[in-house]
Amino acid sequence: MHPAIGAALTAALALLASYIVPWAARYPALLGTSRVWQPDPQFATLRDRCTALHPAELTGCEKFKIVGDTLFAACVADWDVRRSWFPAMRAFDRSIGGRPGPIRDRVYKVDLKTKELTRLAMANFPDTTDFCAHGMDVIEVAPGEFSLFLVNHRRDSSVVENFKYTAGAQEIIHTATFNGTTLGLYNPNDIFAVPISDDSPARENAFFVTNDHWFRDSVLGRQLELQLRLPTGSVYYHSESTGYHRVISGVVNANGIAGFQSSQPGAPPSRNTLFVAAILDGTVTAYNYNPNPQTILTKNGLTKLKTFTLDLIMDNLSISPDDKWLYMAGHGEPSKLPEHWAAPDVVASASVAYRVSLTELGGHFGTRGETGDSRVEKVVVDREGVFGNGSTTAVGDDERNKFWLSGLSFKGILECDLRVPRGADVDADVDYDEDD
Ligand SMILES: *[C@@H]1O[C@H](CO)[C@@H](O)[C@H](O)[C@H]1NC(C)=O
Ligand SMILES: *[C@@H]1O[C@H](CO)[C@@H](O)[C@H](O)[C@H]1NC(C)=O
Ligand SMILES: CC(=O)N[C@H]1CO[C@H](CO)[C@@H](O)[C@@H]1O
Repeated sequence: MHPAIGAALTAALALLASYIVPWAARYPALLGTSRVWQPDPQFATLRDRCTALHPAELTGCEKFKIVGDTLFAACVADWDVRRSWFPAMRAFDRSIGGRPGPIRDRVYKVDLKTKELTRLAMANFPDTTDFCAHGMDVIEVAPGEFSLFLVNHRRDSSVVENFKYTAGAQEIIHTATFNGTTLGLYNPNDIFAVPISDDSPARENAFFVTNDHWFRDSVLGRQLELQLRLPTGSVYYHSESTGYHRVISGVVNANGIAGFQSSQPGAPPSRNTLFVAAILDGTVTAYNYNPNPQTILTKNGLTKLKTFTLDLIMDNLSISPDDKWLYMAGHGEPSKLPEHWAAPDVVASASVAYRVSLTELGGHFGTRGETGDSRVEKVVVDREGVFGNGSTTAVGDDERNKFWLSGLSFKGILECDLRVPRGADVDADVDYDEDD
C-alpha cells in the first residue's frame, strides 16, 4: 500500500474511533431504545400523589417558573395557531391557517398557597403585535417586584420581551424588546435572568438566552442539524450596557438554560454558575460566569466547569428553590414525538424527568470536585404518558415536598407530593422485581 494511503487510512480510523464511534454510540441511549421504563423506587408511586392545576387554562405550558409562592407560566392560547406557526417545531405558516389578527399566547400566575389562577393582562403591549411564547425566566428584582423575560416568536422576527410585575397586580407591564437578529440570534429558545447584585443591578436587565438552531427556516438546514446533531447552537448574553453578544457557540441544539438565582447578598462566587442543555447530545454543561457586564465579555468572564452526560434528550432545565437539585424534563422516546404532535389523542409521547444533585461534591456545586460525577435520580420515567405527554419542564422543592411537571400536551400543570407520606407501605402496590 502507498504510504500516503496508509496515512490517510490511519487518520480516517483515528477520526472514526475518536469522534464518530462515540457520537454514533450515543444514539440508542438518546432515542430511548435501551431505556429501562422505571423511575427510581422512591418515586414509584409519585403519580398517585399528583393533581393537575387548572387543566382547562394551563394547556401546553412548555415553560413555567416558580418564585417564592408564585408560579408563572407562558401557555398556548390556540393550538391550531401554534401548529401553524412555531419556529422551534419548524411550523412556518405565516398566514396561521388564514386567521386574521395577531398571535396572542398567555401569561398566567398561580398562587401556590391558594391555587388561585390569574391570567395576567398585557394592557400596554400593542394589540396588533404577535405574542408567541416559548422560553421564559422570572426574577425578583426588589421585594414584590418581578422582571419577566419571555421569548416571543413574532412572525417578523423572534425577540426577547421584558415585562414588569408587581405582587398582587392583575397585569404585566411591557418595558422593552431585545432584538438580536442582526447578530444571528434568530432562534431564541430559553432564558436565564442574571440575579440582581451590586455587579449586575436591575437596570442592567442582564440575561443569557440560548439560540437553538443556526438555520432560520431552511428545511434542509434544520434536518441536517437534527439528524447529524450538528453543533450549531449558541448562547447569547445581553445587558443594557453591552447589548447582545454571542458568548458560547458549538452547542448541539442549545435549549434549556438555568442558573442559581438567590438574590441573597454575600452569596459565594460559586453561585455564579449557569447550566446549558445541549439536548440533541444529551449533555448539560456548567459554566462559571462573572455577573459584571463590564467583565463578563473579557477572557475569563465565562469559563466551562463540567459537562454532565445523560441518557436523555432533555429539555428545559430548572434549579430547585433550595439550589440542591438541577431538574430536567425530557422526551424519553423522541421518535414518537412527531406522531404524537400530529395525533395527540392516539399516540402517546413519553414523559421523563430527572434530577441531578448539585450538592454532593463539596459545599455547593462548583466549589470543589466539579470533575466528578453527580448523582442522578430518575423521578418520572413514563412511556405511556400517564403523567402527561411530552414533558418539557419539571422542578421540585424538597422543603415544600412538592414536584411540578408540565409539557407539550399536558392539561394543567401537575403538582405532586415528592415523598411517600410517612408510614405508607411503598411496596404494597408496586412490584420492583426486575424479573418480568
Ligand atoms: C429586529 O431587527 C431586524 C433587523 O434589524 C428587523 O428586520 C426586525 O424587524 C426587528 N424585529 C423586531 C420585532 O423589532
Ligand atoms: C397521553 O396520550 C395518550 C395517547 O394519546 C392518551 O391515551 C393519554 O390519555 C394521554 N395522557 C394524558 C395524561 O392525557
Ligand atoms: C424554554 C425551553 O427550553 N423550551 C423548550 C421546552 O420544551 C419544548 C418542547 O420540546 C421545546 O420546544 C422548547 O424549546
